[in-house]
Amino acid sequence: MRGVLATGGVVAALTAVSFACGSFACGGGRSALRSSRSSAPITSTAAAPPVRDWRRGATCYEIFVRSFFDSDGDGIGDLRGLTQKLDYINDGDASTNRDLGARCIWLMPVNEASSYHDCDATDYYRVEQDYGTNDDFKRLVAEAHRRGIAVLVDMVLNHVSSEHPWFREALGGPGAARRSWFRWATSRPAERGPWGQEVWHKSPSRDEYYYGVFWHGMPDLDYHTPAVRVEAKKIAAFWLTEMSVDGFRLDAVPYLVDEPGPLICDAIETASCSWWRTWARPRRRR
Ligand SMILES: [Ca+2]
Ligand SMILES: [Ca+2]
Ligand SMILES: [Ca+2]
Repeated sequence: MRGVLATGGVVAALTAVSFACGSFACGGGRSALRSSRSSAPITSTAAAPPVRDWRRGATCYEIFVRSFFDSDGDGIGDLRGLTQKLDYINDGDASTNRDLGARCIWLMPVNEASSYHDCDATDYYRVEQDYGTNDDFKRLVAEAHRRGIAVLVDMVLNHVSSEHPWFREALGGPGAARRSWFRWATSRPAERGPWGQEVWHKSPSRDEYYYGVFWHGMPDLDYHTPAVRVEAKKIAAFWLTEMSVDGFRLDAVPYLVDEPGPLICDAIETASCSWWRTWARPRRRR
């Protein structure tokens, strides 16, 4: 389980956006909560606090859906399983203490992706099929809100999967669709990554290289391209309005806009930090 997201975030009209500079929860930190306890109905009239109050010091419980609770016996945790066990996290009744009392859940990435940790999206607008459907997700949010639990989702915007249709299109070469959504070089640049790693990877289809700060399976989107910025805002709007989430845990914050120089937001106004503020501004409450 990882921390409390309610401090240091950017407060927004419909949501709060948590900046997680430098952390990379993707692929690590599995929540392993399992309960054999059946979900009990809410019987008391003690009201749950409003969902939006999570920003004022609520404890968030991080959940890796894949390992949380399997509702259909296929060996993979899923959204229906999580929905069944919400009372274990918070039953919505302030007079009981049989639950953890968390007023916020933070779900590691739940969008369709290539790998088990789902940090490498192949479709930002569809829930990971292993976990269920978009309708299953909407039911989860509705049931969480009924108990006063806010729902945050991990948002991984720095990169996509090398299997994402956007990248597969761009591999076609100059003139290909979405070519400018990624960074290319005809010979391997000498540039190394923030921890000295190789960041320019050989294209599987042409004699050229593409940039990916984490590994070759996760090509970085190029946030110097206006269409990429538009798409990132569209993704956020989808999860806030269509899927009714209350906020995001933002992944790989310092690495978003690829420019030389410092990465840390509070040392200097980096290009990444400027972009995140722009991204969050339409959703600020005040
Ligand atoms: Ca399952
Ligand atoms: Ca309770
Ligand atoms: Ca980047």
